[in-house]
Amino acid sequence: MFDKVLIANRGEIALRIIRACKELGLKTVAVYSEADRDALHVRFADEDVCIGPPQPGLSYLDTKRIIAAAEVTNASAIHPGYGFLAENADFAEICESCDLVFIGPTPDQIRQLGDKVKAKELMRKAGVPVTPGSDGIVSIFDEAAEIAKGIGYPVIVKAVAGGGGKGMRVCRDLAELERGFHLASTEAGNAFGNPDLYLEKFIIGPHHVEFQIIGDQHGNFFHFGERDCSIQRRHQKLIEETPSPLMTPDLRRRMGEAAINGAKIVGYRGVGTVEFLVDADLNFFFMEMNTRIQVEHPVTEEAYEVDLVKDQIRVAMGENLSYRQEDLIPKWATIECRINAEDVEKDFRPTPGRLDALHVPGGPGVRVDRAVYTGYTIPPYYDSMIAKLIVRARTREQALIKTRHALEEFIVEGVPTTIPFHREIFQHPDFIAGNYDIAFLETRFRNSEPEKPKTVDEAKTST
Ligand code: MV4
Repeated sequence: MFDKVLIANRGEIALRIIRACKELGLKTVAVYSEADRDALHVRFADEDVCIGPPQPGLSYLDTKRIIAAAEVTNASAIHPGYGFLAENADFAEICESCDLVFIGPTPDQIRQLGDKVKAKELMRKAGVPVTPGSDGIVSIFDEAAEIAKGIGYPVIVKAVAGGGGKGMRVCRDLAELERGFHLASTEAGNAFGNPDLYLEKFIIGPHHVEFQIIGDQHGNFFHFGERDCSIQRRHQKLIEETPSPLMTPDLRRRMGEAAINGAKIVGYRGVGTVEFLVDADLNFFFMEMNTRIQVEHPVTEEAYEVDLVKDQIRVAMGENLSYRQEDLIPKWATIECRINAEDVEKDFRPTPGRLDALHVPGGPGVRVDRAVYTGYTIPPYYDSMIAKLIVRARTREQALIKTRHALEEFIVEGVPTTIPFHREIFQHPDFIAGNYDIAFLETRFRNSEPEKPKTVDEAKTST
């Protein structure tokens, strides 16, 4: 099927993919920008090709240069990792037309699931619970007002093309809806070139719970349970864990079935993640589907003792998945901390620079995915995540203890990182109790004084 894989990415995920390829007996090609000459993915791949200057648009995001690198090295498949071109349907299509296997879903699947309104419509058809709201795009304010009256406030307007929270407004009454509708539309038009909006009931104080799924090219589908990603700040996840503190075996079975039904309706190929909001009464609502291997995939790998990247590649090779769903039960409580080169005290500003010293924790149940080393200089052009600490133990309580010790052992000198912030979170009584939701970091942690006086009702709707 294929014997040489070009990895169209950098950093820890490029290394992760190279390791999986080696275990499968596949040759590897690294591509790199001029800023990444000393990067480990270049060192560990069988071959490497410089594809341009540091700016992502002129290197890792430049389709033509990546296809050219695949052609000169005679690679037969491309793994996009996450970010960059991973969810670019046009890129997946170009790969196909150049006879390169795109390791991921079909272009059509990426396109359909990337359209928020289309994805929601597909899920509704598949019987997956979706948040009450508009049936598709709401083009004028009067229509939005009518729908909001029907479902009740608070509501949230969302950009069809949205992402990262842009083009989103929570509205608690008609007046806020009027302002929010126009603000969100303008913002979405400017940010995405598409001002289209849809409307939903605003779910108060939910958890972000996502399900890992996989589908092969023979009609087999499996899920590997959930990851709770509610510990986030400005839509950047900081901690992910499984099991979710709110999960029960019955809820996991029902949400897992829903996630699989959602994947089945498009005949999904490869690894994917179905995101849900889960409210305090354990109602769950489809949010969106990610059509890539995700940053936090190791949480699932450690808890379920699987290799998702190898499975993803095997599926692309046309192999049959031989799991039985009833065997896929979480064996470990697993927690991931994203370690970013950022100055927490300066609004999480990125802190590129030289790592003068680096000591990573170890021992049983401690995994660190990274591509940095002592003496490495973090370039300023890419994202600031430098390592992922993944810890597993038999219970959540033991995993919390082990993570605290691992964080104490984690030494980075030369640039400020998020390690001290993680140490603080792991001392917080509410986090320790599993008593958190998506608003935890922004409203209940540290400087959690409300900006202005709020009624009880208002305080509950803020995120
Ligand atoms: C919501 C919501 C509450 N109710 N939808 C934020 C990102 C985007 N993909 C969906 N988002 C949300 N949609 C309804 N109907 C709250 C959020 C939300 C959120 C979701 C997951 C993780 C963090 C979040 C932070 C703020 C808002």
